[in-house]
Amino acid sequence: MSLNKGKIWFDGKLVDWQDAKIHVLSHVVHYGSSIFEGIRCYNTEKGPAIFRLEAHIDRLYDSAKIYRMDIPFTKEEFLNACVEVVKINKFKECYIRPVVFRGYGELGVNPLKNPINCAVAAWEWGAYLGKEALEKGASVHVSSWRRPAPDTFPALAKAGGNYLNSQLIKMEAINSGYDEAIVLDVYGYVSEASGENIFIIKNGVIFTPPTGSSILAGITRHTVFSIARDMDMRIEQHSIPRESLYIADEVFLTGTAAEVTPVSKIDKIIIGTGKCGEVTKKLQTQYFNLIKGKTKDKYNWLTYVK
Ligand code: PPE
Repeated sequence: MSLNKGKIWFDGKLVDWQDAKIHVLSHVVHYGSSIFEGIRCYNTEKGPAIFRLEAHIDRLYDSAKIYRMDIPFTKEEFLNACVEVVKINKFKECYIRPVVFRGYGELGVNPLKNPINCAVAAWEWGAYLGKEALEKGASVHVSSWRRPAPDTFPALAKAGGNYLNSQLIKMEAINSGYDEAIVLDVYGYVSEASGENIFIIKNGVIFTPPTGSSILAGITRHTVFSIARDMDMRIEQHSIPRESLYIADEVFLTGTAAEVTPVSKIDKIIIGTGKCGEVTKKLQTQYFNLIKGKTKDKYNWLTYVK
């Protein structure tokens, strides 16, 4: 990923990249009090298009509600800020990162006396788990860490603090020689990966854990539901025991960053044929066609940057 260029939208103004700064005593630095989004913009025949921008902004405001943060901008203003950042930086393809955080005012756990600051930045970001994983499949393990129990950290909020758990998971995976890790919830059922949702396919049926399994309600996950439905594939949400992973015909991960990435090995056990499975390939192809504007955008998921 290449950082450090162009403009960042910061509290309503476009500022130079190096000027988008905060104080070290900002609440967020000490207590992880932020919420954020990750959105991709793709180059299409009709120019750059942001994929599912509205859904991401809706989720940002949902995360804010959970954490009692009053965002001092309307959804429309935030949405326009994302478009503006792509436009002003002349990106064709990029990853957009809106972030809302508790700023500088008063330290101490009580966050309520601090201002709410907002920013939107964008940069170029390639295949999240590598190009090879996207084509041939990622090698993952089951983490020794668990996702937070439902009554600890609200998983449906995409909050900065949640990503301390994700960092432990990711560091362990990388240090053990894997691309990524699958994490179990507090009850021992499959939850998700450090930054992706998970799907398994067995005998033609697609399964994914429900929102009660400490997952982020991924927007790519929702997109896959729609694609699968449109292709008359059966998809079910229910609790998945760990061993279902090993005996699945296919496993894949979804996320804005990871898109639709097949999994070829879990704990060194080969999944299915060990290559990108047939169903995964179909879903992945349709996903790429959608984001690139190659199939009809019947759900109005593309926001063109003019
Ligand atoms: N679970 C987690 C924990 C998660 O972070 C993501 C997104 C998802 C599921 C999938 O959500 P969605 O993008 O709406 O389909 N992870 C983002 C962060 C990546 C990062 O390293 O930062 C992403 O994919 O943009």
